[in-house]
Amino acid sequence: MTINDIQITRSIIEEYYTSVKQLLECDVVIVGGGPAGMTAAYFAAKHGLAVVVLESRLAPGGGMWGGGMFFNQVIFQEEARELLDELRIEYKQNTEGYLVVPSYRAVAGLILNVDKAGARILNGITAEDVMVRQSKVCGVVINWTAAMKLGMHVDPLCIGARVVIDATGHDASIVRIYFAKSGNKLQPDEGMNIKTASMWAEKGEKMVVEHTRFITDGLIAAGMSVSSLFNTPRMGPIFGGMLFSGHKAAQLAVDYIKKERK
Ligand code: 48H
Repeated sequence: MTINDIQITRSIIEEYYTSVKQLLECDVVIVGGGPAGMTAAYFAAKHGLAVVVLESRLAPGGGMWGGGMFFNQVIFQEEARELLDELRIEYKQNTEGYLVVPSYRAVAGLILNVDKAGARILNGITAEDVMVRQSKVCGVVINWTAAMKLGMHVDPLCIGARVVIDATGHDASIVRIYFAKSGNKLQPDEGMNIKTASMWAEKGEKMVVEHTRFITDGLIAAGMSVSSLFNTPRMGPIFGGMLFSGHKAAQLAVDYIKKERK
């Protein structure tokens, strides 16, 4: 068989646009392909929802690649064992209650599972704004990360969704932009400094899951963005809380969409 360069180009363009076109009005858009966003994508897609993950970098994985201070191992607490088993991510028990996984294996496992569950990952794309109709967040405004980094004047496009999940990590950039443009605020006693409290893994891991919730109609915060929004303690390189937060976000989205469809 001869290889035709134009056919390679045609195949790539056809496949990309066919799959993206189907997802322009999807169920869940997840902004950020870190551990929280990828876990949310896996569970939402497993429930049969049409899911898109937008990742501004080339590779999903977020802060998990770096392990702890570049020592590329990550820790999961005992409670995450079942979840790791479901994702078929192999771990070692280092000390009782501390499961250790090479960071690249944890990232690879998440990517593989998200793909198999049927979610679509769009990399190199940054969500720079939200769409709001009748006070409900109903999609995101997107552009190529490269175009944004180069400061090129290129107008963005949109993806509509029933639910948007902000899994952008420490920046909480989607919730931040929603609040900046809507003038709405979290409850005054809930803080809004977009800053985590000092490191305390035991507390931080629990609180990040407890505070994972709808921020406004159509918009959920998951993962480290929750810690920043609610000023809960950071937890360093233990990742069970990110996975549990992503799982809870997916469940909230599934329930919300079920109710909406009734
Ligand atoms: C598209 C975007 C955009 C955007 C950002 O930082 P992450 O790994 O986030 P989480 O919440 O899944 O996990 C947090 C964890 O990695 C961490 O930092 C921990 C546990 N820290 C503890 C501590 O003590 O500091 O991933 C977020 C992802 C990244 O890949 C970004 O590139 C991406 O989101 N992203 N993608 N559009 N606007 N903003």
